Amino acid sequence: MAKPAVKMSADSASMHKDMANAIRALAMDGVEQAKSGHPGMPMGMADVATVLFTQFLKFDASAPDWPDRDRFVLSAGHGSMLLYALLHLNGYPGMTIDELKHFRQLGSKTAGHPEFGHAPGIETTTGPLGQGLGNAAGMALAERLLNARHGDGIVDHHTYVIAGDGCLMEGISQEAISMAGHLKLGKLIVLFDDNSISIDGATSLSVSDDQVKRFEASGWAATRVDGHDPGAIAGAIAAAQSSDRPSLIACKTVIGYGAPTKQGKASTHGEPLGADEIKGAREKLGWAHAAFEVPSNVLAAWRAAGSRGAGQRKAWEQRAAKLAPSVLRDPIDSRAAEAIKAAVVEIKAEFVAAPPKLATRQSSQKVLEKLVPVLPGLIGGSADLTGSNGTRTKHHTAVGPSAYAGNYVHYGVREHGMAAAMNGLALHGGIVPYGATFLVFTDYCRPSIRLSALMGQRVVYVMTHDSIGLGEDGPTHQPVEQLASLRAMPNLNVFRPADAVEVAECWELALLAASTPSILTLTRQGLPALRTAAGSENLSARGAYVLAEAKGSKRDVTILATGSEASLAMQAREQLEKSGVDAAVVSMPCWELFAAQPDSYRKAVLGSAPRIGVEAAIGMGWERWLGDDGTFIGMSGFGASAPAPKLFEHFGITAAHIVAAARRVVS
Ligand SMILES: Cc1ncc(C[n+]2csc(CCOP(=O)(O)OP(=O)(O)O)c2C)c(N)n1
Repeated sequence: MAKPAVKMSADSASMHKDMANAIRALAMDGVEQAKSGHPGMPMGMADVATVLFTQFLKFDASAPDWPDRDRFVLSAGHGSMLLYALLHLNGYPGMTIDELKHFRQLGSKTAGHPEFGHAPGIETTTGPLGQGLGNAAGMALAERLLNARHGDGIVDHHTYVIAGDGCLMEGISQEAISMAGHLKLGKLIVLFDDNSISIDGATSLSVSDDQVKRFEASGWAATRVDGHDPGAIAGAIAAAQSSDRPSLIACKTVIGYGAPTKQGKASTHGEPLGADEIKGAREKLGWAHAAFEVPSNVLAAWRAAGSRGAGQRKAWEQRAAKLAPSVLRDPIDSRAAEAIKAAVVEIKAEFVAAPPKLATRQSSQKVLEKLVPVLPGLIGGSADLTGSNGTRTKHHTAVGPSAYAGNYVHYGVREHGMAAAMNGLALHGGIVPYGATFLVFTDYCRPSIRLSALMGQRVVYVMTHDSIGLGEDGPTHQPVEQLASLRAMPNLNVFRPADAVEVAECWELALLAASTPSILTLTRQGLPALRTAAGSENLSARGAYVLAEAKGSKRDVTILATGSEASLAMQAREQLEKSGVDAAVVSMPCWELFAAQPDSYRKAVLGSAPRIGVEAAIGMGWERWLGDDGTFIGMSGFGASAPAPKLFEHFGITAAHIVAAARRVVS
C-alpha cells in the first residue's frame, strides 16, 4: 500500500542532497584509497540512510550506549562504508576522517565489514549475509521483553535494518522474518535495498520472489518506495513506526547511484570505481569537493542530526536514575554472580545428598530450576525440543505475540534464526539468552555460533543428545564430528559435563563468562553420579581435574574422559585395580579452560603414565592430550540406529575396551 509522501522545502531538499552526497563521496573515496571494498550499496542507499538518521533514528552520537537508543543494523555488511560514513558525519566518538582514510587497514576501526566492538555505533558484526536481520529480530524482541518489565518510559525504541537482496536470499532471513512476524515485533523496520543487483549480475539470474508479498505472508506490513525520493522514504518510515506489525520498506534504488558509466551495474558492487569514474560521479552529483572533504555547512547539518537526541537522552537518564545500571546492560553484575554461585553450591549439595542417576539434560533442568528465579535477565528457549532439551522450568512462562512478560521463547524449528536472535538479545543488553536443540543441529546454526564467538557475546547453547547415546534415532541425529568442529572455533567454551555436579558447575562457568559463548553438550541417557562430595570449589573451572587418583603409589595409566564416558572410565579403573593396574581418571569437562591453565597444572593432571582418551565422538583433537603414544577409544565414523547400550557395545566404547587398552599399554 502506498504511503503519503512527506513534502520538503527546496532548501531542505537541497541540503538532503548534499548530506546524502557526502555519504556517497566518502564511500567512493574510502574504497578507492583502500583499493578494495563495496561502493555500490552505500551510494545506492545514501538517500534512505540520510532520511533515517536525520529524521527518525532516536540516538545521541555522544552517548552511543544509551540503552533506549534505536538500534541500527547494517545487515548488508559489505556496505560498511555507509555505516562508517554515518558514524563519522554524525559525530560518533573516535570515528575520525582519518579512520575513514584507513578503511580496511590493520588496527583501524573501519574493518572490511563492520565489527562489533571496533567502534561505538557498530551494533553488531555483519558481513555473513542475513545474520544482521536475525540479530535485529532478537534486538527487537529484547526491546519488547524489557519494555514489558520496565515500561514505556524506560524502554521504547525501534530497530532498523538495512538488508540487501543477498540478505533476503539467505535461508536465515526466512526464519527471522517468520519469527518476527509471528511475535508481532512492530518496532522492527527493515529497509530493503531493492536494487535488483548482486555480484553475478541482475538478481533475475537467480531469484524471482515478490519480497513484499513474501513479508506480508509472514505477518509483516510491507510497502514499496522510490529509494531516491526522500519524501516518499520519510512517509513510509513514519507509517512503519505506527504499525503494530514489523515493517518492510522495499526501497527501489540504483546501485552505485551517481557513477556516470557504472551506476546500476554489478561492477559497482565490490570494487573501487577508479579515478575517472569518481571524477565523473563528482560532476554528476554536483559534489565539487576534494577526496574526504565535507564542506562545513554539510558537516554542521550532519552534526546537528547526531546531537538532536541529546535532550531526549538526558530526560531518559533522569527517568532511569533509580534503575540499577546493570539491568539494561549486563544483567550479571557482581550481585547476580554471587547469586549464581550460591544457587550452584546449593544444587550441588542436593545432588551429593541424594546422588541422582540422571541424564545430564535432566540435571541441567534441575540446575535451571534454581538459576531462573535468581536471574531475571535470563531468557530461555528451544527450537521446538523443549521437553527433550529440558530447558523449560516451572518458573517459565512463554513469550508470545504481544505477550512479552514471559521468559521462555518457543523459537520454533528455526535453529539458525534462534541463534542469530540470541546474538541480538545479548547484544541489545539487559538479557542473557540460552537456547537449545540437539547437538547434531549445531550445524544448522553454526554461522551464528561463530558470530557469538567472534563478537564475544554471552550466549549459552544447550545442546542435548550429544552422542550415539541418543540411540534409536540413528546416525542422522547422532553427533560424531560436532565436538571436534566446535572445539576448533576460537573463543567458544565447549562443555561436556560427566554428571549432575559437573552440570551445575558448567552452568555457573557459562553464565559467568562475560565475553565468551558456551555450548553445554548434554546426554539423552542416564548417567551415574561420579562426584560424591562437592563443596564451594568449582572443579570444572580448570577444565580438567583428577576425578579419581590411582590407588597405588604411582599411576600405571591415566584415563582421560568427558561426559558420559567418564563413568566408563571409572568402571574400568575399578576393574583394573583388581588386577593390580593402578589407573587414574581425569574428567575433562572443558578443553578450552584446561588449555588456559598453567603448564604445571596441566602436567600434574595429565601425569607421565601412558594415556587413554575416551569420548563417544571422533578422535580429532585428542592427540593434543594423549601425545603420540596415547590410545583413543571413540568413534571413527557415523553411528547407527539401535538402542544406546547396543551401540556402545557395537562401537567398542565400553569399560571392557578401556581395560583391554590399559593392559596393552602397561604390559
Ligand atoms: C553468507 C554469505 N554468502 C556470500 C557472501 C558474499 N557476498 C557478499 S555481498 C554478496 C552479494 C550481495 O548482493 P546484494 O545484497 O544485492 O548487495 P548489493 O550488490 O546490492 O550491494 C555476496 C554473495 C557473504 N558476504 N555472505
